Amino acid sequence: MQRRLAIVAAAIGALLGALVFGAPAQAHGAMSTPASRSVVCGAGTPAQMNSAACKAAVAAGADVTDWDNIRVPGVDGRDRDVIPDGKLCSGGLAKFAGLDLPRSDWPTTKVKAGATFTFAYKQRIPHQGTFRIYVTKDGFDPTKPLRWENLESTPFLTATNPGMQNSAYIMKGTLPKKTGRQIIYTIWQTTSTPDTYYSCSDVVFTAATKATSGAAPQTTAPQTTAPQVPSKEAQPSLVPQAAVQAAGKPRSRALATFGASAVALLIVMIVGGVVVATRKRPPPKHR
Ligand SMILES: [Cu+2]
Repeated sequence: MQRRLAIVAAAIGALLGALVFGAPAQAHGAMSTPASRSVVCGAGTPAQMNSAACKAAVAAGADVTDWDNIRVPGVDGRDRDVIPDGKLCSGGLAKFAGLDLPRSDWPTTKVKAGATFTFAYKQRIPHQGTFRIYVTKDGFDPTKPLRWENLESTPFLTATNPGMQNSAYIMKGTLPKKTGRQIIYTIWQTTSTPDTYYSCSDVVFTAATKATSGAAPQTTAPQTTAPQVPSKEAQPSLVPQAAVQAAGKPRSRALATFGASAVALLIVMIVGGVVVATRKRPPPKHR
């Protein structure tokens, strides 16, 4: 019985290892609150992902499964020279061209003009760097391609190496006083890699109310506050439960305890080994 349990535990450990080591070194981050287009279409709710805008984006070419991979090497602050007008949301990358579609039905997040707001930038691979967050100018027309001249010339929020919670960089700031549908445009210029990342978040500004300014953001029909982003950390928690269930079967209680202990120890060793090995690896390479 113990041998079978041990085999099962070893198999689970091997599977875990394959998940951790076998995952391609890809992808790195995107604005998740307010959700950016790639997050909405690639890791949002079914309603968002099936929205007409997302369907059109994917049809026009937008690899939204790679939602955190809109990055361009070597830009080094020259965003306006390197990223062409009309291609701001894709970073000029053909792979994400569908995200540039000028449409007035992209799923939006409701935000309050002038209120404090907590931005979250979900990441799968952390980097050092600076965020610059812009908003479109008054009179922005979402049915026209987004050009650099449509953005306010200076960011309303900048943050260098902000703290992280739940796998997201957290940045607090004050929202600009805008009305109606706008785009919040986020540039993440990393310093630990050559890459700069680009995100377009569609938002609707509502008038601030005295009582609730600073409250958590409200999202439109499709919920965008907590995109279900695939997370590697969530997976190991499955193991102990499986082990506990498997260990409940031996006849004698002593045997069961022994078996469970052995399995638990084995899993701790395997998972611990994987974690240590992963931590010691050099940072993933960026092509
Ligand atoms: Cu990266």
